[in-house]
Amino acid sequence: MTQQPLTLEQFLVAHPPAPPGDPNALAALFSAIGLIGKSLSRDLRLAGLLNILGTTGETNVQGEAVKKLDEIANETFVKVLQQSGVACALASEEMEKPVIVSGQGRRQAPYMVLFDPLDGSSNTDVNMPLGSIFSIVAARSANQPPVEGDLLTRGTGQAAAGYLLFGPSTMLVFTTRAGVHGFTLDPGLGEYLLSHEAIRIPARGKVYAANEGNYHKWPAGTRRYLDSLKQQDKATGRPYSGRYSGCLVADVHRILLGGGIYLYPGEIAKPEGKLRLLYEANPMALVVEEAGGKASTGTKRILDVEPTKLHQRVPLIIGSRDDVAEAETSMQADR
Ligand code: AFP
Repeated sequence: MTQQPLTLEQFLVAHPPAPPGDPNALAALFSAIGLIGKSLSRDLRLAGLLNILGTTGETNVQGEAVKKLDEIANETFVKVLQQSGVACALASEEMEKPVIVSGQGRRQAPYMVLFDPLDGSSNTDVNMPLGSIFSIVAARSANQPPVEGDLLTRGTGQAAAGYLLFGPSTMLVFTTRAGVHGFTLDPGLGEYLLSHEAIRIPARGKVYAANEGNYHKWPAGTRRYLDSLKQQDKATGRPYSGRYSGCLVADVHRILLGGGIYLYPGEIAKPEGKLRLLYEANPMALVVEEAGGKASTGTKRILDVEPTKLHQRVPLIIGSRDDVAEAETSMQADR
């Protein structure tokens, strides 16, 4: 008789995170994230019918127009995580300041969660892929409430990280630093079932994802690298195919499974790039590195970048090990 795939909860019981992670708290946190995914999956599937498309008329801390779905996603993350009992601080792309969740009595909840509640907002009104990204960091103290500075943790200090992908199916992909595993939501069961165990990214791919509308804003080394991907070169499988969706989660998920490279590089006028370190680049970098890939600013390992501000931006070059190394060589020739 064929085995029924493991549910998310069964998997977490069978694969408890290594110390110092708190297995029960982390399992509760992933269950909460799974609930957020079910709720957002339902909202997104009906968005065109519920008058929740379009913008709210507000702008967020990034100075971007807030989509109604951005707000719904952020509220869902905050409410579910506040009620989880295992998160003591929440930081979001959509909130200037973190939410400090008061402890039960004197004890503080063991984890802090940083998230981009809805990644790929330009896709909301046109039924294209969307995602949510989360980074999980252990609280600094069991007795003292966290402060904003506690959230400025280097990527190597993450306890876990992952993303929800809202595509033809809804997936939850994460790592607790013991490999990368993907679960597919079965809406009929209301369960996430293990569909991609121990994901490994190929050392090299044949796909690149970049917004080439920014080509003339890039430094010469970046342009040289992108040009090289389009040359004929059988030895390195060139030319690569361009695949860019406007959603980091969707593009990196494709690359995680099939290999290749995603680039949101620094520009001459904006060397820091667009993507945020703490709740986009760091979590995606932990997932990709845990799967055998590489994530760089172009000159430095993403996970080694020392955070100084909650919403700081960073260039992101991420994907197959050999592809990212080649991009770094070309970009560093610029220095
Ligand atoms: P939004 O969530 O503001 O649409 O940004 C999405 C994103 O952070 C990432 O998911 C995309 O890869 C990238 O930005 C798209 O940015 P461009 O629209 O400038 O190409």
